Amino acid sequence: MKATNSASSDFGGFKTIRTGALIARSQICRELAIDPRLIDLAVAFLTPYANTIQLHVTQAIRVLPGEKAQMAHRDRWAWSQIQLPPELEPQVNPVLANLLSEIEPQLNIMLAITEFTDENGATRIAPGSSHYSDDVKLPDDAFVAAEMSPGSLLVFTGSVFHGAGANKTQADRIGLNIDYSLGWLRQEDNQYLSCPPEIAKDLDPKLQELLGYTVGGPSLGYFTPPLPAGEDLSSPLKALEQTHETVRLDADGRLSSG
Ligand SMILES: O=C(O)CCC(=O)C(=O)O
Repeated sequence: MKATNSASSDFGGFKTIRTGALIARSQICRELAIDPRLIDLAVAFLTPYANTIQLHVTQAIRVLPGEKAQMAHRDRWAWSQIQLPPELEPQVNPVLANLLSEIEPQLNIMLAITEFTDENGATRIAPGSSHYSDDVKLPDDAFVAAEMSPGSLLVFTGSVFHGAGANKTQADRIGLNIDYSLGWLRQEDNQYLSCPPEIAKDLDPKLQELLGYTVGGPSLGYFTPPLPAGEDLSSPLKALEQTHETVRLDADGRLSSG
């Protein structure tokens, strides 16, 4: 995390450090992301709406002293907000927003690495908010701080209004965020780029599947190697077999040769 720059946006914060690509970078995150207790929960919650689930994002979030509270939001907005230049207010595709209100596209895990307290920026959650309309303005007292000891987990859905709290202490608040989403949706962190075949080829098959290196249905997620001819409709696993170069990361998550 020390090697990561601070975020610099209203949403991401100006005193918040976000370190992603944790399947590529962190052995512990690899183990957690396929812990049967988390996977079983994600499968039970998400598979009414999809035949497969996937990793949506893995990110360590370090909220530094002096950071203000993050705007309240729903993570499912990732799929309905329209990408615009940062100086413009986000706009929403109403058809998508309505569609997303009918399903649950995402399940989030926040693991407390440090203590999570009201004072140091514990995630603020609005209980019962998953059925509110997208444009509701919630008062401060609709939120509770998810106070936790290190090692505890907060589980919440992509429909729940939430946000990181303000850090009024002198110490960092660190959480590890592992989110799963429906297999037919686009991932927040592009897992094929954040964990490319050179790294993914040595991972547990369950992780390869969650990253997206398997087909997700009879005609979902195959690939077509441009060369040689005749290998159309290949399983992504073939791309992992074809990768001969070994990539290793050192203890700080930096590329090391050999
Ligand atoms: O760090 C947290 O407590 C929540 C962060 C969050 O909700 C986000 O960045 O979308």
